[in-house]
Amino acid sequence: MAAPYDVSVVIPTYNEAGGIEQLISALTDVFAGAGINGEIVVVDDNSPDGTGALVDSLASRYPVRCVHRAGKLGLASAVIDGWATCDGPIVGVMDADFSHDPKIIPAMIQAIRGGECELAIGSRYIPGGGITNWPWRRRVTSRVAIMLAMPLTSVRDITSGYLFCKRSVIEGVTLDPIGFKIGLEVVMKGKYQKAKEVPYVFTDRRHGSSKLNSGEIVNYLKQLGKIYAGAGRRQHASVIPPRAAREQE
Ligand SMILES: Nc1nc2c(ncn2[C@@H]2O[C@H](COP(=O)(O)OP(=O)(O)OP(=O)(O)O)[C@@H](O)[C@H]2O)c(=O)[nH]1
Ligand SMILES: [Mg+2]
Repeated sequence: MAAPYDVSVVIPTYNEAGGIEQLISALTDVFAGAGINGEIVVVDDNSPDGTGALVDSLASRYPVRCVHRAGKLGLASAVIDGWATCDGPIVGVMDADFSHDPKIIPAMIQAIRGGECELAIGSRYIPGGGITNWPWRRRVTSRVAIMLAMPLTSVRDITSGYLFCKRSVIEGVTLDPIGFKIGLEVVMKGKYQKAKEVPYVFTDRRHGSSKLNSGEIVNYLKQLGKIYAGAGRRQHASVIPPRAAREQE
């Protein structure tokens, strides 16, 4: 049986061998520094570059385990499959490529543990957050994606793939395994009263290559279409403004 962890962070991987050990090491340090009894769950889709085997070999040194899937089945479904293997009270997700700064994890966990929210979202689009090293095309695409979802929720970084939540937020909820935007699914369908955005600066990937392609943009539009057709369930969700925004009020 898996050790009882308080926090499980799922990392979907496809060809991330170049940087995954560095990230696992950094996460282990962040957990230890904040007194978090955390585990790292890598969900690998039989990466040709051997990411899965590499992660297996790290399990004796770090609190990490690898869920192996037969082939490339998609980011969101990897996260959902990973969460299904987690028993602890708090679960999360982040990318493998160091775009998501691990240093904000203690703030996200503290916001949940302290009762400020049940869902904490790493956010590029609130004061203190931002994006570095992105070509203008990525910036524009991201902005347009955010704008398309604006009527649905007051969460500003709705396409964030970086979040932690109480397991109860997603337990028993049917999350659509479509495409890349697992955060949109959780924000729109999760069982929570309060969400909080925690700012961070997104940096472009350090190793390997992007898996985002035009097919994922189509998937996002399909996902949004389904959510709009489902009548915008989160219209009245109570969302705590981020601390920086509250202080400006
Ligand atoms: N298991 C699994 N992981 C995936 C799949 N597609 C992407 N990922 C992982 O999901 C995370 C996000 O993918 P990225 O390629 O970084 O996508 P992105 O951040 O939108 O694109 P870049 O900014 O160019 O890196 C990474 O950890 C990928 O390895 C997939 O089909 N299966
Ligand atoms: Mg990335």
